[in-house]
Amino acid sequence: MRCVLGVLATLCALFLILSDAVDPSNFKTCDQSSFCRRSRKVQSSGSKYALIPGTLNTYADSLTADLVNKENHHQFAFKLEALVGSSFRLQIDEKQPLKPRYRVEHALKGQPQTGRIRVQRETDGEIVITSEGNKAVIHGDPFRVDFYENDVLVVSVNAKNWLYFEHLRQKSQEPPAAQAEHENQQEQDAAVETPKAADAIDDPGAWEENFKSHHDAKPYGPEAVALDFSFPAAEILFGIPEHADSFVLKSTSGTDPYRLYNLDVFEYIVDSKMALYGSVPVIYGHGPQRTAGVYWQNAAETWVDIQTAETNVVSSLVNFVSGSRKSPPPAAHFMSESGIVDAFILLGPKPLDAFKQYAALTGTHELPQLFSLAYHQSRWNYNDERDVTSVSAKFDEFNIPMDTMWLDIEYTDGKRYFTWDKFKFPQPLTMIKNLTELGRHLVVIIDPHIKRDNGYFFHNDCTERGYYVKTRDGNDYEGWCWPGAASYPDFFNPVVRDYYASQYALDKFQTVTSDVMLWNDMNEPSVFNGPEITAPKDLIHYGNWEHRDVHNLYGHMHLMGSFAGLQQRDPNQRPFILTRAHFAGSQRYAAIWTGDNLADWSHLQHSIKMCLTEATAGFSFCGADVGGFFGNPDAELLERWYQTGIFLPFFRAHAHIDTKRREPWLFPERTRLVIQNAVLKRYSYLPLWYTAFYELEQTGEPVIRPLLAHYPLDKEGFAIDNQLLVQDRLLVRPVMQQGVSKVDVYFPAVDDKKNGDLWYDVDTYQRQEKSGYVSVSVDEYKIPVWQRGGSILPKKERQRRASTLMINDPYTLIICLDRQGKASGSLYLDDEKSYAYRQGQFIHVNYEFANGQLVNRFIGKPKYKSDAWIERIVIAGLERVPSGAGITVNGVTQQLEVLPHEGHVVVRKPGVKMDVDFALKLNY
Ligand code: NBV
Repeated sequence: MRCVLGVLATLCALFLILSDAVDPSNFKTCDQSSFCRRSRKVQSSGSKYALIPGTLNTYADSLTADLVNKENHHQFAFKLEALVGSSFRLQIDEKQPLKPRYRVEHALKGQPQTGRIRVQRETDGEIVITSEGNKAVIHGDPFRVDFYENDVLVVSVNAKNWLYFEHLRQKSQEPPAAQAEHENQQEQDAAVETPKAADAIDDPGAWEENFKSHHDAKPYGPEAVALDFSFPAAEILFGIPEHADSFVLKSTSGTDPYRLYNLDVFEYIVDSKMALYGSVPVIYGHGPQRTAGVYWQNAAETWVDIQTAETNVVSSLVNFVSGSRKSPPPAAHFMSESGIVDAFILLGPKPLDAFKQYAALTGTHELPQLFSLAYHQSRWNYNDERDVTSVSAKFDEFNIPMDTMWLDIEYTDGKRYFTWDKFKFPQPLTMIKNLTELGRHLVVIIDPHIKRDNGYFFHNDCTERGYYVKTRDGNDYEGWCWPGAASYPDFFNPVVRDYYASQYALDKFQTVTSDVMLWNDMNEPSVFNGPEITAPKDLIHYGNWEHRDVHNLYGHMHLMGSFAGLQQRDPNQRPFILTRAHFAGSQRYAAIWTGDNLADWSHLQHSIKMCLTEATAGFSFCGADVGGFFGNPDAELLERWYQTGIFLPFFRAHAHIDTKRREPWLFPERTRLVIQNAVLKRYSYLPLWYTAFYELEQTGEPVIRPLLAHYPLDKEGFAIDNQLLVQDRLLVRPVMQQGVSKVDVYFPAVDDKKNGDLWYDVDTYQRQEKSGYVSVSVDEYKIPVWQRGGSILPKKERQRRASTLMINDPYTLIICLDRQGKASGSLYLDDEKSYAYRQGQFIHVNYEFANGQLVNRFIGKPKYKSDAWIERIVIAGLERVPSGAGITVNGVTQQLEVLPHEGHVVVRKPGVKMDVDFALKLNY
C-alpha cells in the first residue's frame, strides 16, 4: 500500500501500526539499504589498505600511523591505544575529512583509562607491542592487527581484508549516474558519459535514497565504514542484541546480516535477524580456552554479517588436537552507515573477564531500589483511579504479593506528557497515596513525542526555545505519533536535557510524588509516518549532526534526561526507569524489556534467549511482558509465563489495550494458585536478586548468565538458551512448552571429562550428580530450578503484600554442599532505597561453610543497622544428621536445635543479627 501525504498518510500509518503481525516489508533488507549493499560487496572483492611506511609514532599508551587506501590513495589516521584491564582501542578516521565525522559520545561511562605499551619489535612491515602481558601485532600491508591474550591469538582485525572506509567527497566528483535513484535514471545514464573516478561509488543509492514513499536526501553522500573481526580461539559468537533470535549467533550466509537499528517493530517475529528496539554493538567469541569481545562503537545504522565456525565436531576436534584450524574461525563483519571505526578489543580470557571488560567501558546498572526487583502489574491501560485502587486491593484479597502498578499512555490528557486526564484521574495524589500507604509504587509512562498543540506548555517551550529536532531546512520536524502531530525534543542538546530533567521536579510535575517512577517508551524514536516507522535520517541534531549519525543513541540521550530528572527530583532516591530503546551504556540509566511480544510459546522461549544476550551486553536488568503483549494467553501459557518471568531480573505482567483482562483472579482457581506460588517464590529470592545487583554494580558480572559463563569448557552447553544461571548459584530451566509433563534439563560439565557439579533441586533437595541431559518430571506447579552444590544463598520466606514491607524480615540461608562438604556465598543488604550505601551504609557479608562449621566474614565494616536476623539455616548435602549445633557470638556459645528433613537439615533460630560476627558448629 502506498501512503500519500496529509491526513490520509496519518491514517495509513496508523493502519500499518495497528494492523496484525509485523510486515517485514516495512523494514529494509540489506539489499534495500545502499550502504549495506556497498559494504557487503567488499566480501567478494576485498579491499586494499596499507600502513604508510615512516608514519608510525609511538607514545606511552598508544601508537599512531597513517593508513592508505591503495586504490584511491585516500589517507586515514590509525590509532591503537592500550587500555587498563586487558583491552585495546582501535580507531580509524579520515586524515583530513571534508567535515568532521561523528564520534559517539555518552556511551562510555567516562574516559577509559589507558595502559602502557612497550614496542617489542618494529620491522618494515610489522610492529609488535605488548601491554599487561598481552600483545598486538600490527601488519602494514595488507593492513591487519592481531591481538594475543597471553600468546594466544584471540582477535584478528581485518584478517579478511573487508575494511571499507568511504571518505567524504564532493558530490560533483561523482559521475551523475551514481548520484541518485531517480526514476529517469536510465535516460540520464545514456545522456552523460563522464569518465568514472577511481574512487567512484556507482551504487544508485549513494547520494540519495528512497524507501517506500520516503526520500533520504543524503547531502553528504556515501560515508560507510566497515571492518571484519575474526576470533581464532572461538567456536561460537554471541552478543549484538537486540534480536529475537538464539543466544548463539547464526551464520548470515544466504540471509540478511543481523541489523542494529533502533526500530518500533510491533508483533515482531522470532528466529529473526531483523532489528528491534535496542542496538548494542558488542560481540563475543567463545571457545573452551578463550573468550574475547569486540565493542564496535558506532551509533549509525549497522549491519553485522556472521561467519560461523565449522560445525563438524570430528574435524574441529582434530584441528583442536593438532593445534591448527583447518577452516576459518568465526568472524563478524560490522558495517555502519557513517561515523568512524572505533573498536574496543576485549581480551578476556574467561567469559566473565570479557563481560567485566565491557562493563568497565560502558558501566553497569546501579543498584536498583529493591521494590523494582519485585513484581510489577501493568496493562495498557488501567482505566481510571478506581481501577488502579481495586486491582491493588484484589492482589491483597488473593494474597499475591505485588509492588508496583503501572499506568500506560491513557492516563495523560490527550497524550500530553506531564499531565493527567482529569476525568479518569481527578485525584492522582490521593490514588498514589493509597498505593504508597500499602508499601506499593506507581510507574507512569512518559514518551518522547510531544503533541504539537499550542495550548500545551511543553510544546510551546520547545517551539519558542528551538528545542526540537530540525529538518534539513531548519524547521521543527513534525511527525505523527500517539498524540497526532508530534515533534521530538533534541536530547543531544544538553540544554534540552536540562529542561526535560527539570520537568520532573515536584514543584513542576505537581501531580506525582517521589515514589512515582518512570517508563520511557517509543524512544527509538517511533514515528508512525516516518521511514521504517522512525525518524528520517536527514534530520538535524544539536552540533549539526545528521540523525543518520546518531540514530541508535536517541533513546539513550532521552534516558540521560530522564535519569537526571529523577535524580534531581529526589537526590537521595535511586531512580527506576524502564526503557524500550537502548544503546551501549544505557544500562547505566534504565532497565529494559523486550517490547511488544506475543502471547505464544515461542515468544515465551525467546524471552530467555533475548535477556541472556542482553545480560552479556551489559543489560542484566531485563525482562519480557509476562503473558505476552499481543493476544490472549490461555491459562497454561500464563502460568508457565509467570514461572519463567520470576527468574528474569525484571518481572512485569503487561498487555495490549485490546486484550482481555488477565489479572490472576480472572482465571480458574488453579491458575491463580499457580501464579501466587510463582510470585511468592520470586519474593522469597529477593535477597539473592538484590545481592546479585549489588555485585553487578561492584564487579560488572551479569546477574543472569549463560551456562558458558561458568562452564566454558563444556561445548555442549554453549548453545543452550532455554536455561540460565542466576549468578553461579541457581540453574533455571523453565517449562516453556505446552502440555508437557517432562522437560530435558542439561547439567553442565566442569571439565572435558564430563564431570559435573552437584546440583540440588530447590524444592526437594534431591541431588543431581552427573553432567548431561536429564529428563525431569513437571506438574503444573513445578519450576525446575537447582542450587549449585558449593553455594550459599539468602532468602526471605515470610509472605507480605509488597517487598518494601519485608525490610526487617528475617533471613534463611540455604547451604548446598559440594563433594568436599564445603560451600560459600554472599549477602548484601541496605536501606533498599537511597544512596546512603555509597557512604558505606550497607552490610555485605560472605558466608563460608567447611568442616561442619559456618562462619561469616564482612566485606568492609558493616555500617548499616538492620533489624533483620537469621531465622533458619538449611543445609543440604551433609553425610550425617547432626545432633544439634552451637552458635558462638562474642565468645558465648548457645545450643540450637537441628531438625532432619528429606535431603536436608534445618538449624532453627540462630537468631543472630545481620551485622554480628558468628561461628556455627554442627554437633555430632
Ligand atoms: O503505550 C502503549 C504501548 C505499550 O503498552 C507497549 O508496552 C509499548 O511497547 N506502546 C508500545 C505503544 C504502541 C503499541 C502498539
